Amino acid sequence: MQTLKGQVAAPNAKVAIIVARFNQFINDSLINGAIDALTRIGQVDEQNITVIWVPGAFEIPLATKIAAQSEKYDAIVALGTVIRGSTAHFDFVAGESSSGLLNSSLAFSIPVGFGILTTENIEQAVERAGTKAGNKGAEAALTALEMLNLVKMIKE
Ligand code: INI
Repeated sequence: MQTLKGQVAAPNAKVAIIVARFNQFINDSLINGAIDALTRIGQVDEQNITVIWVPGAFEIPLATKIAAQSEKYDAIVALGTVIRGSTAHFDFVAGESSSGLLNSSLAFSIPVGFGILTTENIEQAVERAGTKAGNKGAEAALTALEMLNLVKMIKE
């Protein structure tokens, strides 16, 4: 039997972080978590991290697609925060963002860490941005690196 498990360290990886300005006060914590995890745990050189800002979570998939298409990056980390309001807007923004990211990941065979919070309220978002429920930006970053290494192993 052969078992493949991806390591997290990826010292030579080039990583794009695509992040929304909407709800920026929460996204700033997600970015901090992602960069800390990439550099401290993943051993990624800070010079090899590119941060790309977009207006809102709805715009993350297009920037992700272009970044993937450019072949300049080995992995992408998508960060944003979608908080439910009183209309159906939440469902469209959250749903389209996640399916758009998956499409690019599959179309370009590139790991995309999904760090877009989809919460009922601001408190839940704060909890997931570096307080009592961890930091989803850091988790998404480490997942992208693990998948990057795993994909290489599967191909070898
Ligand atoms: N964008 C977000 O990133 N989070 C939200 O919670 C949000 N809400 O609630 O509206 C949001 N809307 C903006 C959207 O992502 C687009 O930028 C906008 O619709 C223009 O295309």
